[in-house]
Amino acid sequence: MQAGLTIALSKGRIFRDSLPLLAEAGVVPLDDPEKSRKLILRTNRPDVSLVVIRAADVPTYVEYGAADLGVAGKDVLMEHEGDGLYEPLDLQIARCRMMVAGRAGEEGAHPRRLRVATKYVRTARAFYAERGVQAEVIKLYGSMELAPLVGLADRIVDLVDTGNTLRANGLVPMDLIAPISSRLVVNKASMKMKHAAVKALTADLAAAVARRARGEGG
Ligand code: PRT
Ligand code: MG
Repeated sequence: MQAGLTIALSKGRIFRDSLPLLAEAGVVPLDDPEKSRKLILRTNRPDVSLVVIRAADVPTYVEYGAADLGVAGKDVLMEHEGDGLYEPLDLQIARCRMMVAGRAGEEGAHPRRLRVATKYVRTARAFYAERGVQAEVIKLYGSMELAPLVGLADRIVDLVDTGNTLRANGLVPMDLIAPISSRLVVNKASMKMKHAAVKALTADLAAAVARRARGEGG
């Protein structure tokens, strides 16, 4: 870990939605990750750099101190094992809902052991265990919506935003597992060793989030 601060982000919606908040905190990347193939982006601040990685890898980079801070969806954090992260701030970006869904008309009680297809195995297991429902959780890496249509599963657990993806596949939302938004995460050692810098950036981001919640700026 170098002297400055490294922030881990994923491309796509998290990067897009983080940019205005980072800008309000005085951090502006010098390259656009959607156009550049660089994985390390310098910023206007010589002491702050960004690393652009897969969304699901952000907690790992931050836990191991390869990045001091990161922005990760609550969905990804709920799946991440281990306890090596602080989560000091809800950035209230990239919001959606973690939901159970299934085929329309199949909302009722289920005759046999429920089969649940999902990328979010840990979250799905915890949800059904908490309710005392026997569920066989089948790990998929994408296109979960297909599973109930081809008889692979009775339910899926996935993120829902507009609901268009579910609707397009004849599926309906059934249970809300958790509201999802992206969180600022911080490496535990960085929180101690780089306390002033981490604290200042966190406070600036918190102020930007609050301004936005009041409908000012952003
Ligand atoms: O895509 P990639 O494989 O690189 O990684 P990723 O899918 O983890 O990254 P990305 O950028 O797609 O998502 C990053 C984060 O955005 C997630 O971890 C969530 O915290 C958050 N987010 C917010 C979402 C959505 N909204 C969302 N709607 N992530 C995914 N979706 C998908 C959802 O999985 C489903 O396929 O969009 C579809 C549903 O959208 P609607 O509008 O049709 O309901
Ligand atoms: Mg995606």
